[in-house]
Amino acid sequence: MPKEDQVPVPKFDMDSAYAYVAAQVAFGPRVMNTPAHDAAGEWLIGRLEEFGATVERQTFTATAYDGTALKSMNIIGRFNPEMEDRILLAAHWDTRHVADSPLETSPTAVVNGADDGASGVGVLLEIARQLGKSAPHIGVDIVLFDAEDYGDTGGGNTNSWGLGAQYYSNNISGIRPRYGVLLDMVGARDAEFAMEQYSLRFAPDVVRKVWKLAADMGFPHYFPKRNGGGITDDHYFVNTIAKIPMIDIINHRPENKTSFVAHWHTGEDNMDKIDKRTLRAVGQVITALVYREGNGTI
Ligand code: AHN
Ligand code: ZN
Repeated sequence: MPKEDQVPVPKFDMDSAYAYVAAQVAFGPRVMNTPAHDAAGEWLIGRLEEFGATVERQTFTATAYDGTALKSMNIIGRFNPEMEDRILLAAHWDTRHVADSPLETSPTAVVNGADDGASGVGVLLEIARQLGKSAPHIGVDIVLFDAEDYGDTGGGNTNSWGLGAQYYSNNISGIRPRYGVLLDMVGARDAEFAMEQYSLRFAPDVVRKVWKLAADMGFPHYFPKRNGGGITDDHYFVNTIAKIPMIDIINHRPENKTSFVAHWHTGEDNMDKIDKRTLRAVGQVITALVYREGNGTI
């Protein structure tokens, strides 16, 4: 494409992203089957509509590992909805129902999900705001998955996680995105996004592209080029069920016994764990990815 037709990569505003994280946390824990969850969902739909997305509510009832019926809604915001060439950007908007980390000592702790959930969604809302101001030459599906975090920690039962992603993957509506990027726990200070195993197995070219872009943009310490563990996250189901190559950008900490950050699934997952610079690193890299795919310069 001639240079003058290319759309410049907009500046990702970390203060705006941070405010979108805080706004979600202010609803209280977004636990399945609670009023706070449903109110947050309506707020998210309102933001995507405000930014010009065509929004689909994908509602369904999922059955949890313990038999609970979970009233669920994936929120799909489409930009350039008619374009055939599309990229999927996703995060989960529900929060965990129980603070069952082995590191949590308080029996009354609740998970506020500032990092685990809201950070990825906050980054995507800021990207959505930019998409609304300046349309890239590519379609973008922003998918906010529900019912990710009601899984069974008791080992083995991996299909109990990512129920929203499983539903989405079994019910792809409209044009299939070319590839996907999942953001999970992208808000903590000094986060490290090692190259996650399922991402490398199912979407190696996307991993290479994103990690190179991050290094070129000056964020090599957030995106170290080393292999991380395999994590049963939403992207696993998009890869295996929908067969859409999808990577997971996730703050995996193999040195910790939970294999995640210390505040994971504890009462400490609050706004004070969120560092705007981490949101900016992830947000600016993914914004560049989208606009440069559209311009054909990556
Ligand atoms: C497992 O622990 C099997 N999956 C973690 C996925 C997750 C939970 N991401 C955020 N919260
Ligand atoms: Zn979680």
